[in-house]
Amino acid sequence: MYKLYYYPLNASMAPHFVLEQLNQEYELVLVDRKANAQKSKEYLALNPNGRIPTLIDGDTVICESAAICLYLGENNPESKLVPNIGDPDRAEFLQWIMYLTNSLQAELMVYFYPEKYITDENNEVIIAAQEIRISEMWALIDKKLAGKEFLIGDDMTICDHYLFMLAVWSDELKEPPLAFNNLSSYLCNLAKRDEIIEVCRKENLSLTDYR
Ligand SMILES: N[C@@H](CCC(=O)N[C@@H](CS)C(=O)NCC(=O)O)C(=O)O
Repeated sequence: MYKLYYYPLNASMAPHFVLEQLNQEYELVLVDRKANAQKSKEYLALNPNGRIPTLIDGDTVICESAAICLYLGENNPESKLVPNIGDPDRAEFLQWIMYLTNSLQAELMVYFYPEKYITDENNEVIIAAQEIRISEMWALIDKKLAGKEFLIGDDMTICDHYLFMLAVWSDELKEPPLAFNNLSSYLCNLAKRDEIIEVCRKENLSLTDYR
């Protein structure tokens, strides 16, 4: 049985959506961030970065949220959550999952934890700069979503789960994803899905804004 080390609304949320969608039994193990449990000796033995999430599958231990989503999708091909090699949508899929984790997620990290990136005490400057950068990225995604139900092709992929997680993180921005027309209808549609509803229930996130 899959075992996901998680903390509500953290980078474990996307793998949690994927696990829920797979409709298989899985175990959730809370890594208590409030007690800094991600830096405990036991957890560091699994994830030397001391970051959440980690997935265990038998003898396999895998870290990095996007890698876990890919792993789950590829190991459950019937879910069609990852386009197969040779699928015409595969290149675009790879491009976007990398963009979401490498670019948008990375910029959000600087926004949320500016103190980790600069020694200066004036964090407001970096937060303001990140607001602009991140808004530009959401504008780009909004454009891509014009007339589309899913980010890639006509089917749900892990990119949509990932995007939903990053949208939840971005809801405190001055121009949040729900302020963009295409993104708003896309996210509100995703918010009707069973796995999104169930994970948000478990992670105590209200979906009221997405109705
Ligand atoms: N690139 C990693 C980032 C994971 C990450 O930064 N997780 C945060 C929670 S969202 C964390 O564990 N922070 C605790 C810490 O840095 O001590 C991934 O996508 O899995």
